[in-house]
Amino acid sequence: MGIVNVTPDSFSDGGRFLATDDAVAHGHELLAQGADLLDIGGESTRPGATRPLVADELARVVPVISTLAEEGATLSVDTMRPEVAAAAVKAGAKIINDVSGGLADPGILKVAAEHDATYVVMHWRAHGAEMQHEDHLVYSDGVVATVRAELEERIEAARAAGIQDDNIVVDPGLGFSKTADDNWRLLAGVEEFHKLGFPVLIGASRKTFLGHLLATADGELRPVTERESAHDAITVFLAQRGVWATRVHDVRAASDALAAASKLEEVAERSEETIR
Ligand code: PMM
Repeated sequence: MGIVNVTPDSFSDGGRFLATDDAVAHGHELLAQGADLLDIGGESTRPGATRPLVADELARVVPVISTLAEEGATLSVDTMRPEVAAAAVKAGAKIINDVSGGLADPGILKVAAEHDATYVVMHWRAHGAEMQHEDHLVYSDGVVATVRAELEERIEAARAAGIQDDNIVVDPGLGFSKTADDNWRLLAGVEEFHKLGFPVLIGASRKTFLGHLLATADGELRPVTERESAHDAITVFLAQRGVWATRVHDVRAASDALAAASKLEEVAERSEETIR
């Protein structure tokens, strides 16, 4: 899943694709690099972000979605707002990627149900301004079990609103009310999310925990655009564990890593046959 952030303030690419033409061109580039689908977002969810007006969010995403959908691209809309989700689906988006899992505004669940859209239920506790507050970082049963249990509650809410099981995708929400250590545990525990019985989506691309992993000896974080190789190792790890999608900024790097990993698997399988 290639990321097209049509925002002035996203942490790794804010302002680069704010004009419709630039966002569409970026979408074309990601598709050419091997993205199977594109996630179009008009609100930055980074820690500390302030929310845009609904009208601004609509004006950012709808023209980009209608242009790319007309060309045949598979699209998701990254929004927490029912109004934006409804307009995006009408413009041709097939997936509603709600980072709040229906907690920011439960009305979005009805929109997904009414339009028979795929609905991504992400684990979330609070908006950007408060999400890293210490109260939101408590996971009393351990982060993997607690996130899984809280996702189960949101899946029930989605079902209650009329969303069909085969339209649900789950995401543990790396970086959303999580410490760096929490993110690593969630990745290592991805099997637990598969046990929920739905396709799993993971977004690790360029996130701060990678900046910490690759920090200099005196603690200076690795810049956002130089975290890609570490992320590609995660992409391969997740692909080998059967995730449905990873949400990535640098599609070419991720596709290359996956091409090498699957070539190796293919050759290893063939040589096993030859040996036998
Ligand atoms: N992360 C961001 C935005 N949307 N959606 C899903 N489903 N999962 C994520 O992890 C996720 C998301 C924030 O990252 P960005 O600023 O790099 O887009």
